[in-house]
Amino acid sequence: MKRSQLFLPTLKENPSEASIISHRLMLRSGMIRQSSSGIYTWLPLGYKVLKNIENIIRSEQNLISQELLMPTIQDSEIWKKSGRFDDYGKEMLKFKDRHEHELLYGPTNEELITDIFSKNVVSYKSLPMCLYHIQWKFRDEIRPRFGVMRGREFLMKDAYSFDENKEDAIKCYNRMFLSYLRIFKKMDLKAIPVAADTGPIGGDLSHEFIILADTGESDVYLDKNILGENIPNIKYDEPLAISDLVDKLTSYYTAADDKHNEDIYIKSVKENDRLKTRGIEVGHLFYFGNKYSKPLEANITNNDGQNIPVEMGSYGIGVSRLVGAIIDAHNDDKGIYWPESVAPYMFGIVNLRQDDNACRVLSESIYNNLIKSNIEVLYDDRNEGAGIKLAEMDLIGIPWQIRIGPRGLKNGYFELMNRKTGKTIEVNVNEANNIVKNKF
Ligand code: P5A
Repeated sequence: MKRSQLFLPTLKENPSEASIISHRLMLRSGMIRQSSSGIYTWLPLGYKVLKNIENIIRSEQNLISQELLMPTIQDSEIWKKSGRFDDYGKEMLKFKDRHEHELLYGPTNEELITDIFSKNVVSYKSLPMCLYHIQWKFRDEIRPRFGVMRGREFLMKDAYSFDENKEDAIKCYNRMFLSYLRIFKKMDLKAIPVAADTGPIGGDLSHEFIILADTGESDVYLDKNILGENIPNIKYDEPLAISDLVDKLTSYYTAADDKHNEDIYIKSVKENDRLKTRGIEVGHLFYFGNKYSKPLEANITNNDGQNIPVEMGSYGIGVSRLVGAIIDAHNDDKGIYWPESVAPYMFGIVNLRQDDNACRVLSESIYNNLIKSNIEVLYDDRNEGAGIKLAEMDLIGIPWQIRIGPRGLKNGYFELMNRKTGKTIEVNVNEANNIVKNKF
């Protein structure tokens, strides 16, 4: 993409409505614009990042689950059956169609997926089954804030599992646990599993995945040693190895404020190992057995020929919230530095002198070559000063900057800079068409 053609309305000044760094940077780098309280338009740059995050999630979830797509609008009937139509409270947006039929904008999908399952699956032979989708949700949050971190409309990945018995359901829960560790790692995030309350979703087993950040909304209390744990190379069809990993990680003391017990914390964690900080919840696992399958009559015939309600769990990731969380963990005084896995473009070409013929020829040649190799590249081809172009490239956080100026070219080189470290190397112009090899 050429910068001259990209719709990228960046801002020089810090917008006054944004109190945290990720919100400020998303507005300044032209990723989002608010359309109403807690509701945002995703501009091209932000939308690319959102899509990249979705695709990382897909690449891992497809190994243990199948993607489908449920609608945003749901019928109130199924929510009346589960009892949540009234219980969910003011966070749920309800409305009527022209026939006075009650509908709602889905805040989550337990009821709908259970209804689909009940009408299409009858036997344990179809199990285990796990289904997910990536779809917009609406929760009329009392205090939407921090941009996409706590929106009213937000994008969620939500998966739902169906099993014959509790033992299998816990195996699925554990597979999700491992999948979540891998998903967040691919985004260069350290996500800590934390014992959690179940709130309006329900059930008796639940973990949140929390990114440590000063701007986080919840207090977290940890045994620091969990930060040093690595994710072993286990396959999804090794339930015992996965269970060992989950048992090991959940044996560390970790708790958000609602589950925290100071006495147990002090007794079980040495003073030097205690870390009290703040965090952003990016994912949440729930096991709730037959809480929805019973009222919605999602029964299966089990191996013994009995008709029983299916065992279920649900597993969420805050996809749009992750954009903010990643920025929170990857920024400096110049702006964002994207992890390569989610970056909107891998390379940014800064032509420092657009009116210089040699600079233009080399810039275009590198640009065309990267496009031919299917590598995402943004070429700043505008007639702007070098300072403006460099500052913007720093702000929007493209991982690799190619800087082409007349002085270097005279000596036969241009520069390649790593945005995160600032480290810069000189690349011989003869290697211009092989730039990827020069990433260091
Ligand atoms: C799990 C999947 C659920 O809704 N039902 C389906 C279960 N869980 S949850 O914890 O309530 O939400 C899952 C994740 O969604 C993100 N999230 C939000 N992101 C932005 N703005 C919001 N207002 C918001 N509310 C929830 C969180 O990342 C959460 O972990």
